[in-house]
Amino acid sequence: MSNITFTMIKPDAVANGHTGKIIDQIIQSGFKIVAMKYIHLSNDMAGAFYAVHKERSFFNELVGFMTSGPIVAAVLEKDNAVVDFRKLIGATDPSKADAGTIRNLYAKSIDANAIHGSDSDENAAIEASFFFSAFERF
Ligand code: FUP
Repeated sequence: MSNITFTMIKPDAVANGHTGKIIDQIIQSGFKIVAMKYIHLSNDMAGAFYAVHKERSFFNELVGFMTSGPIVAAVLEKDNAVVDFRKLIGATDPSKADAGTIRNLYAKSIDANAIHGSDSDENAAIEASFFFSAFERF
């Protein structure tokens, strides 16, 4: 599965009208969209997706933010997808994200940081199958 990653364009970026520009940047950077869904997450879905963070101090705020408006979830294909996509989105804290990265361009804060990218091949498979049944067999 090292050639796929999972992403979400988060509620801040969707609400601010950045969806199209972000998708274009992803495609121009060599990623192929293999699945895509526009969805407003429920509390239960967001809590389940971020279950690994449930003991963290920011968990409730994270779930509140991720349910504050619609998101765009997608599975992306490219050689070395996980690592290359993390480079494209930049650091979790946008003030530390390199110039030209998606978070540098579109994110305002560490909690409203515009976009998600899987941090490992294992999590890419888990996250893709959370949103897309076509990936459940992988
Ligand atoms: P990332 O893998 O870059 O998305 O970052 P993490 O897995 O560390 O964090 C997951 C999400 O939790 C981030 F996208 C935003 C949120 N978060 C906060 O709200 N506050 C923090 O201090 C750290 C992360």
